[in-house]
Amino acid sequence: MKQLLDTAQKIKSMEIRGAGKIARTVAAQLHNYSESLNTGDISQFNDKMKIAAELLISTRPTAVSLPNAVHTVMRYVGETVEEAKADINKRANDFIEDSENAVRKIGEIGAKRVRDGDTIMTHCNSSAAISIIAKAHKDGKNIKVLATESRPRWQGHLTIKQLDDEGIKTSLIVDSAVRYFMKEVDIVIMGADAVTANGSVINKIGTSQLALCAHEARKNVIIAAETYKFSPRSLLGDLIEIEERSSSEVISDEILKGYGHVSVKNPAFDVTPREYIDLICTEVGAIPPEMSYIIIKEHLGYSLEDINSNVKSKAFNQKY
Ligand code: RUB
Repeated sequence: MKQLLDTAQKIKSMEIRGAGKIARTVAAQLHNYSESLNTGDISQFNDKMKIAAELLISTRPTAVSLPNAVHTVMRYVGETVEEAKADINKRANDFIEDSENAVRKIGEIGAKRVRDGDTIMTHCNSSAAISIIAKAHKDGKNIKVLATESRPRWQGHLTIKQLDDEGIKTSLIVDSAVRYFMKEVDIVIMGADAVTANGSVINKIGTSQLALCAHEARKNVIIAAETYKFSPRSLLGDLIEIEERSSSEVISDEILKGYGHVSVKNPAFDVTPREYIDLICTEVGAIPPEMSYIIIKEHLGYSLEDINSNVKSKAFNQKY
């Protein structure tokens, strides 16, 4: 239980962050937790697993990869605790392996859209977006990257470190310089925390501003997103909750206390409408955002009935 609580806390505090990494972490954690349960009583085991699943899902509300990963593992079957543990082990490992392969495949597919000599702009820190950039570089393309700082949590610093390790020429820019630099940009590549049925993309705050600037300047925007970031519940009309984080990420509590009329708003994500997105690069292909519905229905295999009948308790009975 301690390890489970630690992991939940690390996701909340963003020590573990990024939609893909969060998904892989919760899958591994559910497996570890199941192994730590001593009971031989299957219904007691199931109850404990459900509590663990709910705890992990409650850590951050926006990344759809998190509930999708939890539901994948929680579809385990088993008449006995041993059978259930074995199935959880398999599901968690398969999910992690699929996820890592998906990020690699996205790199291979997306890199074909990057041309020799391109300047790429990216935002925040997305392993899927970096997979594309790194593959284009490995393929011998002479590319440059403009990476935003991504305040208030500075994920851009992680990005420049990763790109530097790959030997990619990178400039760090402040978030407000996005439009200033857009004329130098050939292509924008960013990640996603969620993709809805209508092709909207939810990603780090500032993504929609950047996409709008790119649209104005007629520059292509590619979103790198594994299919487990697509939201089945958006088919029901559910909106993705935008996480609002603490004011202390933006200004110290002490300074804020000194003001009588000031509050801080700190949404962690925003929504980019599909009109500003040229392509969503998934592991099953590069698709126009309008095809998101098909990914949810045909690739992930959801019907409205499945989603309706699985609102909370029972895990989704399809792929994710
Ligand atoms: C991270 C973020 C990333 C997506 C995709 O936000 O917005 O762009 O999660 O990342 P936070 P990846 O830092 O708040 O978690 O491609 O690695 O899944």
